[in-house]
Amino acid sequence: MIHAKYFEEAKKVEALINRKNVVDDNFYNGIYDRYVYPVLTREMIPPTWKYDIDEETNPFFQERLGINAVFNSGAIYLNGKYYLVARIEGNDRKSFFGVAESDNGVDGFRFWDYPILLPDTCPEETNVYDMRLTQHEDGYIYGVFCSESKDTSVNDLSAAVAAAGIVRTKDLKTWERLPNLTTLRSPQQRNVVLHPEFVDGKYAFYTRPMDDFIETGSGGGVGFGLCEDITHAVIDEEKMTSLRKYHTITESKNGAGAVPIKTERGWIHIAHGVRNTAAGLRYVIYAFATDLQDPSKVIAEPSGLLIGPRGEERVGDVSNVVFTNGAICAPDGKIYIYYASSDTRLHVAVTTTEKLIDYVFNTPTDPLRSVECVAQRCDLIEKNLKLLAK
Ligand code: M1P
Repeated sequence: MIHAKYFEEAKKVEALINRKNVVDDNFYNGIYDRYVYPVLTREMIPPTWKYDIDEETNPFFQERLGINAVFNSGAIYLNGKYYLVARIEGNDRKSFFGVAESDNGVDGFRFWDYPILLPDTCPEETNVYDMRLTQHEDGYIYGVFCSESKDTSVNDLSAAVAAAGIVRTKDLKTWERLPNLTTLRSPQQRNVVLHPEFVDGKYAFYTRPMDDFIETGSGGGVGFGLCEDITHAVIDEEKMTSLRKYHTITESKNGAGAVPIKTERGWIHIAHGVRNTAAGLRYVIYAFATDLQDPSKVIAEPSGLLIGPRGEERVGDVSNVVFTNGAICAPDGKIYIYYASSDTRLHVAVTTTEKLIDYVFNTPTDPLRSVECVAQRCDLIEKNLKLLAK
């Protein structure tokens, strides 16, 4: 017999899924709208994923397999629907992926009946997370994610190795696992994104060369590399695109985020930058553009952050973090940037292609020194005061 509590819990989930999301009127920057409610949280996971709902075998209706967090999500628009492939973290600290579907991109996200069970082709793999979904011109949808394994080469229980796992699908239901990406010059990789078009007839990846699991070490920023065969993806040379810079939001590290958005002015990238503080690492989201013909060449770099953690977004399992690995450019020109806060929940910020182009190409670049930043601001004030005085 189904436990009575199941119906109560299922009702709560339904209420959250059916809650209408609204633009947050307390926030304005002219670049994007924030929304009041997160689009996905752990409370929106179907109860059937957590409870044995049989009263006989679970008389106290206890969670048997709890969920800790729902956050960093790949995103794609298919056949008129908005899909997220969310990172779901169990109480056991293992992450996995689940597809959630919505009609409008800002609310109503409902998980499919089952999470994604990836083909188990990588026996050493312990954890998987942060899938980027690329609708590639070869006809497949690729999912590139972090595949994490224990580092057995050192005598350290916590040591881990990060690599880029690759899967592909046509319908988000059947997934084919391909061998992990090999980057000959970089021992570790995380935040790898597949470019949606061939470049010089090859598959193109944005990479993040790292010497270590957490520290990027000598890795100078977001890398870019080409490979001939995605079914055995090997990148020899990685050149640099968006660089880490001293005393900026990317000083400690940065990484590609959403799949780049093609616009008439260039590819727009929405990435993350990390700096260190006395309270630990602070992750923010920033944007830049690369050349349409050479997507590794940065052509616009607006100064500073695009999205920073605000209000309750600042607190969670890993506080002071906003992170994106998915955005949707819908046919109506609206852009939905899905960003997680503090490794705990997922939000949406909505803008348009026109606004994003304006932001990326007309926001001044960072002059990198306080005195020049003040001069830059004084120019703006002077222009405004003249206009006000007219
Ligand atoms: O905890 C913050 C983020 O840390 C990692 O990002 P990076 O590789 O740039 O340090 C990722 O593991 C990400 O999942 C996480 O949100």
